Amino acid sequence: MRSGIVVPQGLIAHGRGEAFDYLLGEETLPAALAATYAAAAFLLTAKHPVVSVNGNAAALAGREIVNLSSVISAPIEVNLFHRIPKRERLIATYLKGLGAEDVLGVGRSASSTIRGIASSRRRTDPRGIGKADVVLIPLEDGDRAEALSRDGKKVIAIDLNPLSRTSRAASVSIVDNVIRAIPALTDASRRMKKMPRDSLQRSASEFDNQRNLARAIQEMIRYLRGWA
Ligand code: PTJ
Repeated sequence: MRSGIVVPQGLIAHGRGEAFDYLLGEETLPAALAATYAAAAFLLTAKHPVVSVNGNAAALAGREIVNLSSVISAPIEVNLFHRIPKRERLIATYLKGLGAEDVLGVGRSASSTIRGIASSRRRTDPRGIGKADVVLIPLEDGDRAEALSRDGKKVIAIDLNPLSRTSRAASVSIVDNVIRAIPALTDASRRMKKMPRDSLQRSASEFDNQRNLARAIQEMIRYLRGWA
C-alpha cells in the first residue's frame, strides 16, 4: 500500500477475505479444487482468455499471476476500481518486473467499455477484456462480474466469500485465497493442457457453479462444526 499498488480500501477488502479464510481453515477445500479444474478447462478452451488484475491481486500474487498467464497464454490486463494513471503504470511496471511480457489496459489503451458499470472499471482494452470470451477476475467486488456475464463472457472468480455478488454472478467461483488458488490453477492448467479439447469442453460445460458454491458453504459448516 505504501508503494501505491494497493489502495487503503484494499486493506479492508483483504481483511474481509482473511475473515472468510479462517472459516475454511486456511486451506484449499474440495469444492475449490473442483472449481479450479473447471476454471482450467474454461481457460484452456477459450479463444481469448484474459487475466484481469487489480491492486490487491498484483500485491498478493503478482508473480503467480505472471506464471499463470504464461502457462495459459493469456494476456494480463490492469483493471482498477480506483483508477489513476500513475497507479496503472506502477502496477504494469511491477508485473513486468516479475516477468510479464506485456500488460494491457494502461492509459489510452483502455478505450473500450463494459456496459452497465458506473465505476472506472468499465474501461477495458479492446485487445484484452474487450474481446475476451473468458475473463479471470481474482478478488474484486460484484458489479463487474455481473456486467461481464451480461456481455456474454464467461467469468472465473477467485473469492473467499461464497456469498459475494462476484461469486454468485461468475460461471466458475473458486472459493479460496488467491495465494493458494492461482498456483493451483497454474498446476491444473499445465497438466490439463495435454487433455483432448472435447474432454476439456465437457468438463467446462458440466460444471454447475451454484451447486459448487453450496458445496463450499457446506464444507465451511463442516469445518466450523469441528470447532463447536
Ligand atoms: O485495486 P483497485 O483500485 O481495483 O481496488 C480493488 C478493491 C479490492 C479495493 C475492490 O475491488 C474492493 O473493495 O473489493 P471488495 O468489495 O472488498 O471485494 C473483495 C472480495 O475479495 C471480497 O469478497 C473478499 O472476501 C475477497 N478477498 C479478499 N482477499 C482475498 C479475497 N479472495 C481471495 N483471496 C484473497 N486473499
